[in-house]
Amino acid sequence: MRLEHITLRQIRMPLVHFFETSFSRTYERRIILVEVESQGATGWGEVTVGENPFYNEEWTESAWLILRDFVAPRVKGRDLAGAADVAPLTAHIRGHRMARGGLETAVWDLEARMAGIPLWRHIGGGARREIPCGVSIGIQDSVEQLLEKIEHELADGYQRIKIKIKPGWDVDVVRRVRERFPTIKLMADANSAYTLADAAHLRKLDDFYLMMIEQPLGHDDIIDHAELQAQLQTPLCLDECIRTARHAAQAVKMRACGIINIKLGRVGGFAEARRVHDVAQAAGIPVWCGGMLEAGVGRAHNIALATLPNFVLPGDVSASKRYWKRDIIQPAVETTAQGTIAIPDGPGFGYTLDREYLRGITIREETVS
Ligand code: OSB
Ligand code: MG
Repeated sequence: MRLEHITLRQIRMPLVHFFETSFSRTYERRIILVEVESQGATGWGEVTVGENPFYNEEWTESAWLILRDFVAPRVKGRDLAGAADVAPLTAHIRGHRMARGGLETAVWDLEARMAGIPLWRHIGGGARREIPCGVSIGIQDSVEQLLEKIEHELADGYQRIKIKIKPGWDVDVVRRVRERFPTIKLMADANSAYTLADAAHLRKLDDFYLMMIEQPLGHDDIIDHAELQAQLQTPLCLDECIRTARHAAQAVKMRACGIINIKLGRVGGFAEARRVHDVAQAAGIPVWCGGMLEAGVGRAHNIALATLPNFVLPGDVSASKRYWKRDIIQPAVETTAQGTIAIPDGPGFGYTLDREYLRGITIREETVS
């Protein structure tokens, strides 16, 4: 396989509702899509960076430059034995895994389409016909609003609720959610808003039988998480700090977590995501698929990923309509009344791009030749 063209497109999509984490509030996404072409077939990837370098070091602008100047030139026109060749070709780039993953995931999709098989099969998934879904609910202007949102998502069938926490919006908020919804599967994600000095405060969360607390400490830390985990009943789930299978192995060894959130972009694509999955599985650590407010392409890739066997917990992959008035794929991603997404059976990621809509929201386009 040889990539004849690699096209980068930046699109703008307003969110249906703002999304607030401990590090920022987002109203509108600025997303880069990667299209790769070989022998008349095309594959698509989505770069999952945020609009600011606050979740990790990447953002839309850095990803554009890394892709244009370092990733695409390295891969374009080369003879590839397969999609598995892509990640090693860009492994000399330090960090910038979301930018690298945007192209890597596109090539997996392309290869699956060329073979006429679904992406989930191509990556070795297919352990389930439907994936279990939860929702991630951002910080709201009031607890009443949060309770209302939770009520709405539960009525839609979602299997677990994740709320975002930060200092000043944590123990009291979780207490009120628990009082109102005593039996739901509930968890909290801090996006690195605390330090070990907050251990006593975080221990109060043990009262609310949360499924897990996600990434309370440093975005680049494993050691302090291990120390905190030893002081908590509630399992920790690591997100930001697991960028490679090696990190996963180190977290396991140090007992830094009981659960791992796998995000395709954060680890640089399908090849590394599978390795993280395998390390966790061998250690008896369940994983689930995280999200980065993806448009349809990234959402569809997440669905394929979540069919690997160890994705046994409900993830953050949910219906398109929670984010977008109109998604860039057809049909939009929908959930069943049981809070699951049925796995599509078409070739590649299994949805069709809405190219007309895409043209209208594209603000920048460049083909690497
Ligand atoms: O930490 O999981 C996170 C969104 C942006 C950045 C980081 C995170 C999130 C989410 C949203 O929690 C998940 C989603 O619904 O896509
Ligand atoms: Mg997280």
